[in-house]
Parts: sequence; C-alpha cells; structure tokens
Amino acid sequence: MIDIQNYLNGTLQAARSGSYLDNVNPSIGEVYSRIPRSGKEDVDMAVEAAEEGFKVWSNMSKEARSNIMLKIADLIEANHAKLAEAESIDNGKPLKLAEHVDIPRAASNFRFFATAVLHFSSESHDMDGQFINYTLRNPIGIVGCISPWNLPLYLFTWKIAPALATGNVVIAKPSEVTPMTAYLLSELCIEAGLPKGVLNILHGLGGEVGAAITEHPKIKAVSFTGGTSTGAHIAKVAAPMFKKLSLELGGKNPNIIFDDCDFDKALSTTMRSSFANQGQICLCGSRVFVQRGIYEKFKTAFVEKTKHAKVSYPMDPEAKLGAVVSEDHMNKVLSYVDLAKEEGGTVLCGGKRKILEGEYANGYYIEPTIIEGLDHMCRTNQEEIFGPVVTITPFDTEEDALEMANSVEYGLASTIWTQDITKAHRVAAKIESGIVWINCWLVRDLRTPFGGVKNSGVGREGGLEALRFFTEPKNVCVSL
Ligand code: TXE
Repeated sequence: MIDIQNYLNGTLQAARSGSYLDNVNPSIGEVYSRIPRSGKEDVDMAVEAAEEGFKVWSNMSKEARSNIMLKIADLIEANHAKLAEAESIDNGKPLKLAEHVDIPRAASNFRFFATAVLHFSSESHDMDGQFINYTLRNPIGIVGCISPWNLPLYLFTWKIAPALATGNVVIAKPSEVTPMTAYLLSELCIEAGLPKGVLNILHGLGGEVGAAITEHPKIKAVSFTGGTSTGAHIAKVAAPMFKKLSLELGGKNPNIIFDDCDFDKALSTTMRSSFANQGQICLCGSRVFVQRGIYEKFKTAFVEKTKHAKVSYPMDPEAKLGAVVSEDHMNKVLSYVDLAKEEGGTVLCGGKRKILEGEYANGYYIEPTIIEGLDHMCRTNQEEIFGPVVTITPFDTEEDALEMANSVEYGLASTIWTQDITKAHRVAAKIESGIVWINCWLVRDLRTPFGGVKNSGVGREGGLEALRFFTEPKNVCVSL
C-alpha cells in the first residue's frame, strides 16, 4: 500500500490532518494506495511557502526558470516508463495510450512553455512622438491549478507549466481519483532543483482542499479543468473575489460526416474520437451525425469495427479500451445507456459492463457502445456522458447537421468530414465550438488557442493565451 505525500515548501509531507483517503486501481477494483486528506490548514501553509518562493522565483531570469523547467521535462522523459505505468494503473487507460499520449505530452508541456516564455514579447504604442506607451506583462503571484482525472499528468502540467514559466508560484490540486503521477512529478521537481515553495501539490477532496484553494484570498487566479457544474461553483466563489479564472469544462462534441468524406479515414478516426481513453476526453466526438447517403454503410462498418475493439486490462498490448476511472463513473455511464433506451434509442452494440477473467473480474470495464434512433434534443444527446458511448444520427442537409450540432449547451470541439473544402470551411465557420477539426481529430499544436464556448468554459489555454492568462498587463505611458 503506497501512502503518497503532498509536495509543500519543497518537501514531501502528510496532510496536517494526518488522515488519508483510499485510492483505487480501476482495472482490478481494489484500493492500492492512499492520498493525504488535505484541507484549509494545508492551503494556508502552502500559501506562506509560495509567498517566500515567489520572492526567489519571480526574481530569477527567464532563462534560469526555463532551464529548471527543461530539466523537469528531461526527467519526465527519463522516467517515461515508470510514469506511464503509474498513469495506466491509476486511471485504467491502456498502458500504450499513457506511453504514447499522456506522458510525452506532459514533457512537451514543460518544454513548450519553458521556451515559449523566452519569446514572450509585449507591445509599445507611440503617440506621434509626444508620448510612448509600453506594456509590461508581470506574473500574477500565487495561482491555483485544479485538474481532473481523465488525462491526469497531461492536464496537470498543461496548467502548471505556463504558470511557472511566467514567474508565478503555484498551488496545484490533482484529482483525488488519479493522484499518482502528480506525486511522482513532485519527486522530479525536487530532483530538478525547483526552489522550495514555487510549486506546491496538495492532494485531497475537491470540496475540501479544492474549495480552500478557490477561496484563499491570496490566490489571485484559478485555472480549472473539470465538470461544468464544478466550474460554475468555482466561478461563484472566485468571481466576487475578482480572481482571474480559466475554466475548461465539459463537452458534447459533434462529429459531422458528409456523403463525400474519405470513408475509410472517417471511419478509422471516428473509432478513436468515439472511444479513445474510454471516451473520457472532453474532445471526444460523442454525437456522430452521418449524411443519409452513406448512413447505413457507415453505421454497419462502424458497428462492426466497434464490436471488435478489444476491451481489456490496461497492460494488455492489444487493449483498445481499458477500465473507466471509477465505479461511480462506470455506474454513471451505464445509467445513460438505460436512459437512452427509455428515450427510444436502440443499442446497436455494447451497452453493458464487461467482466474480465481472473484478477480483473472486479475492474470497471464498459463495452464500447453505439446507440441510434434518438432525437437530437433528448437528454442522452444533450448531456455529457464522458464514457465509451456515442449516438449515431442521420442528416440530410448541411443546415440539418448544423442545427443538430449546435443544439447543445456545450461548445468545445467538433469534427467535420468532407472532401469539399469550401463546404468544410463554411460549416466550420457556423459551428458553435472553440475547436474544429476538418478531416482529422485531436491534432494538437500547443501554440493554438484551446478551449470552448457556451457551457464548455471561459477563456483559452495554450500558447500566448496561457502566457497572457498567467500575467497582468500594465501600460506605462511616458511623456517625450
Ligand atoms: O470532475 P470535477 P470529475 C466532466 C465529466 C465528468 C464530470 C465530473 O462529465 O463526469 O466532469 O468529473 C476538483 N472546488 N469532466 O468528478 O468534479 C476535483 O477534486 C474546487 C470533463 O473529475 O469537476 C478535481 O481535482 N475544486 C473534464 C477537479 O476539480 C473542486 C475532465 C475536477 O473534478 C471542487 C473531467 C470544488 N468545489 C471530467 N469540486 C474535461 N473538460 O476534460 C471538485 N473539485
């Protein structure tokens, strides 16, 4: 049984409460580690440490900060296998996915922002030779980073890296459901020589230590990724305190497939965009809209491929889907399959818990599921399920597809499949989402603005957006 520790003021330590919470390995349904049950006391101590850390970190040169962050990136890469295995055990995802996506991206996040900040410039504005304005972009100070369980180290570092690169100090909270790689990152930060108090990682419950971070008056900005309802709650607390807020929330993303698509590419990519990470990626295309001319052909091929997508224990090299993250989440996802049937849907494949053999018999596995025959306004097509469950719906015209695609309260990502590039651009312009992929999915350039509209969040992460979120612009006007 591993008891993981908080990372506070440069050392690994228990929570003030001395109590722990169980952490379950979802592939076997058993407790395998414990996390500190941190609370307000720990946050108060972390803020004190961060205040001291800020004096050191914000006065270091960009290059010096960058070099330490590059060392962390190197250490993530040097510990790739250990981190990937830890991530797969903690989250339930296939080891291959953690190896190819989660851990490499965590290193990239540190590397990208460690170098981006060296090229982070600002503006000056000349007033006809009378005055000159210049803009300073200074670090905010102590910032809070709160992240979810679906891509644990990937999303944790996606927030921490730009915050640190711009000279801020961080109080970070990983999800209590997937704490392990954040803990391992703590050890790498110590090894890299990150000054004490600069990054503080506190483990515990969202409503306890998470809430304490959101509420602390000295934490001036909060970057959050998670559920829309939690995001709304955080906003309610932080807004009257005038904190800067970045909210990356849920999605219910449309995947629009026209008759004139590259059929094989659309099919193979739709398998990934539907079921990668067991459908637990906010960017997954959970509503598949297929134009009538190829609907039956696509549906048949999609169902056939899905029936053969192997659900297995995470270390199985053949696994296409692993376990979903927790028993609660498994039950939530399966409840939506029941709801879909009540709403008149037909389950074309999957729809049930998958019971594996032997030691994995108690793991949380769900068969990849495709459901057709639902109205686009029913709850199943309106609410985020966040599991290996998609609906498939035919459409006739471009207008029909857009009307259905835009009918949800979310607006995070979307995918368009057509070889008519004019139509692709026209649909992309009209779709209500922050991210549009045309004839591809999950292609990510870290310089691009990342985030959604409507109930998918507020603000953008990535590239300059992130560097600007974590700095305060100050305009100085000089009389000439
Ligand atoms: O998110 P939560 P969960 C969606 C998905 C999922 C739902 C809930 O639909 O089913 O959100 O998932 C911390 N103050 N997404 O439970 O609860 C919490 O401890 C401060 C989409 O993971 O939002 C965790 O660290 N913090 C999402 C983090 O917030 C609080 C990815 C996320 O937890 C808090 C994951 C509070 N009051 C889930 N309550 C995406 N967009 O990628 C909780 N937390």
